[in-house]
Amino acid sequence: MNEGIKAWYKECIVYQIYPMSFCDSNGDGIGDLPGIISKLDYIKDLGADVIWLSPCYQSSNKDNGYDISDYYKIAQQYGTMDDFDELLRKAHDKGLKIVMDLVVNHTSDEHAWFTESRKSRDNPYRDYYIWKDGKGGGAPNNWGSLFGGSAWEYDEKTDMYYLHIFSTKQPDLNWENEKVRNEVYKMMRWWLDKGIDGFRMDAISFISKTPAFEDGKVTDGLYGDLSPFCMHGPKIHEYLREMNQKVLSKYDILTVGEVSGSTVEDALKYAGEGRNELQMAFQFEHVDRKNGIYGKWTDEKIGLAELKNIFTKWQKELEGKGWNCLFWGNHDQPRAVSRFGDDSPEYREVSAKMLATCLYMMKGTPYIFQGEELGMTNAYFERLEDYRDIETIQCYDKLVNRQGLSPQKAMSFIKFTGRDNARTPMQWSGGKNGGFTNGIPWIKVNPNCTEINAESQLKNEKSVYQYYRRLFRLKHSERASIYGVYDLILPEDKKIYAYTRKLDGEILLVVCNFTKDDAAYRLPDELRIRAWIPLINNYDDYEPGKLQPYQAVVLKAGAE
Ligand code: TEU
Ligand code: CA
Repeated sequence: MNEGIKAWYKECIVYQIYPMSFCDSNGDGIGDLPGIISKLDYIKDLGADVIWLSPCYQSSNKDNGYDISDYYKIAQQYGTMDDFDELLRKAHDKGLKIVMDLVVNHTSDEHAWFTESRKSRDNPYRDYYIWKDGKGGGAPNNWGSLFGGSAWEYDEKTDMYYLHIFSTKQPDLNWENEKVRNEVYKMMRWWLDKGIDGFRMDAISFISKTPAFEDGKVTDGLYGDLSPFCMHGPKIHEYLREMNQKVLSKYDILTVGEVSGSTVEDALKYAGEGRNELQMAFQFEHVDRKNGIYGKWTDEKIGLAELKNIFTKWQKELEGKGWNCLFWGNHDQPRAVSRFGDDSPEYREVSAKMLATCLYMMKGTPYIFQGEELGMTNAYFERLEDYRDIETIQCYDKLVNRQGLSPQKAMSFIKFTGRDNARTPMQWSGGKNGGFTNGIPWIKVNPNCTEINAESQLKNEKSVYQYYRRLFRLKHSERASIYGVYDLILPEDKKIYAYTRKLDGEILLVVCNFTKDDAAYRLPDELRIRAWIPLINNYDDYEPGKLQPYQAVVLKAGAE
């Protein structure tokens, strides 16, 4: 056998739930744990094996739960610890695992450690966070927060500044402090002993900071870039190995790190086979595309050539050395079909199916974000008042008031890249509020819920949802789609993304048309001698050598 090192985390499909926007059971307009429990069968029927639950811990809720004020409590808006225990038990009964978000680069400023820490310079919790004296009447250095503004917040009480890579409500923990690390490990064990099945580690590439705290290069015309000093910092791997040795290695779990800004080399350090750190690392090259001084903000689609280069590089360079995470979206990203496909009424369904086929047949663990399986689209809200995301609101201000961008262009960037595109409520039905809530939803439901919703798609064999089901069944049943070696074919083709997956003499061929034109292709000679049997197709018909708009087909080689 040619499968390399086998593991359950390589064979599973992960479904991400963003609790605020998933399902509201009590009419307060906010999704909750009982709501999730009521939808477990839906997730199971789709063919997912693992749920990644975005944070549901007690939180100051300025960054929707990524600002945790108590790691041992469930946020009141989501329910109780009993609800959580019930969720875990019922998920396990159905054969679903639950992976929790681990947010330990920072806490909320309302966490007890921080309220203590800010009391005095000699408080026992002072060193749990990163405090510095100001310089020349201002912040300790020129770093900008990823959410806009300075990365330092002045605290009058002790006349010092604390570091926050994200919002002012999210002070960074000081990982140099062994007490902090031990508190984190203790908390992780507590959740694992409860029976959860792993962690998705938030912003984990930021936990180790270069100690000099020098100014960064100004790249947005306003602030210094902190990434070279805070991303993949000097002790990051020391910490992760310690965490692995003290906690992770003791459990049979899934571990995946959010390592934004990572190259293949970086990712192999975090998650290479035998590194004893993490199992998988999310890379962001296909989604984090910088637009000069505007950073992540853009309204331009990525080209097919670039996509091919990025995915092929990751597929080839991790081969036998590490394991890929396959994702088009998450709670920080716009909707897959709007960003990479074509969300016009004519092509939305077919391009959504094509995208899923193209990516999830690659080597790696598929991570799909709630609603993606319905082909949900971006929000396209016209007014800033309709957006809720702290990053979006703060960055609009920065783009327009400090960087001089026109309000129209800023809105165009937000409609294309803003995080709230992912966060509009799950569209369960075409009824009131898309069936998400009986009350007033915390963020508007996309009005296209009348067309795009789970209820109608469950009944329709040709829906995006039903296609995802079939695709996941295929992924589970074809070993070559899990462990087969990836090779790009037709590399120069301007319309088609095509590749093979080979395992022990079996060959799968995936051909996807990324355009709304017909596309013809000719297979390389060594593949032409085979008979090809279609396994899945997003159209009713398939003609060898020809693809209809956004057509995707997976074929299996028959006899030579
Ligand atoms: O995101 C961390 C991160 O690296 C961000 O730069 C992310 O890429 C950005 O939000 C994109 O616009 C994580 C979480 O996924 C995010 O939801 C949180 O807001 C953030 O950490 C702080 O906890
Ligand atoms: Ca609720």
